[in-house]
Amino acid sequence: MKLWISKASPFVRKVLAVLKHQQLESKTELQLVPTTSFDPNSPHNQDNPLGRIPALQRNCGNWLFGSLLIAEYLDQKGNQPKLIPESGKPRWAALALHNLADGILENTTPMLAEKMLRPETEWWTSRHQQLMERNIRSFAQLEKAIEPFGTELNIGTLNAVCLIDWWQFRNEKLGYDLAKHQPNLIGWASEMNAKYPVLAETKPSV
Ligand SMILES: N[C@@H](CCC(=O)N[C@@H](CS)C(=O)NCC(=O)O)C(=O)O
Repeated sequence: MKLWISKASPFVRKVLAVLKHQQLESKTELQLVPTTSFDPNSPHNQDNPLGRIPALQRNCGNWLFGSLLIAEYLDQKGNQPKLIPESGKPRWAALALHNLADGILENTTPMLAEKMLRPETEWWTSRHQQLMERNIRSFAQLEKAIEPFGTELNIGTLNAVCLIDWWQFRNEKLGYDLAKHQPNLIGWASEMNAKYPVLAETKPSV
């Protein structure tokens, strides 16, 4: 298998943590994007017409796009305990938490790109404010949503850790200090990182 990655992307981290959990690293060629995922000349665009990472090429040659789909593929391919429950209430609970965290990421990554790549005079600030208000409401819900899971590792809790750590990593640009406003989320994520090496080993970096 071949996987397009970057060190900073929370979507990539989700997939890398599943890859490690399922012990499939030795079967996967990791391709680091040479510049950034936003670069139209980056070679990952030749493999994924959507221009996004992560993107996974299966051994048959076919490509999978989208971090949740790739995570589920890897989770089914490995022999370790499943991170995505196959059916019933545990599946919907884990996926519901996953999607809440993903929604905050989807709200925020284009906004961050704008802040990093465009001059401030070109920022769509009223839209940013709307998205941040949605994010703040969603963080309050996230805190309640993780409670029933404790420190269990599944696709939902794993993605919540990806979100929280990424938010702290990009804190300066995002301008909403999670440590100040949601200290419980920060405390929970650090417990999760201490408990699970697949999380600690995949923390975002430049
Ligand atoms: N829904 C996608 C989102 C992936 C995504 O947006 N990745 C970012 C990196 S964090 C990206 O490749 N952005 C490139 C761009 O928007 O041009 C997933 O779950 O994989």
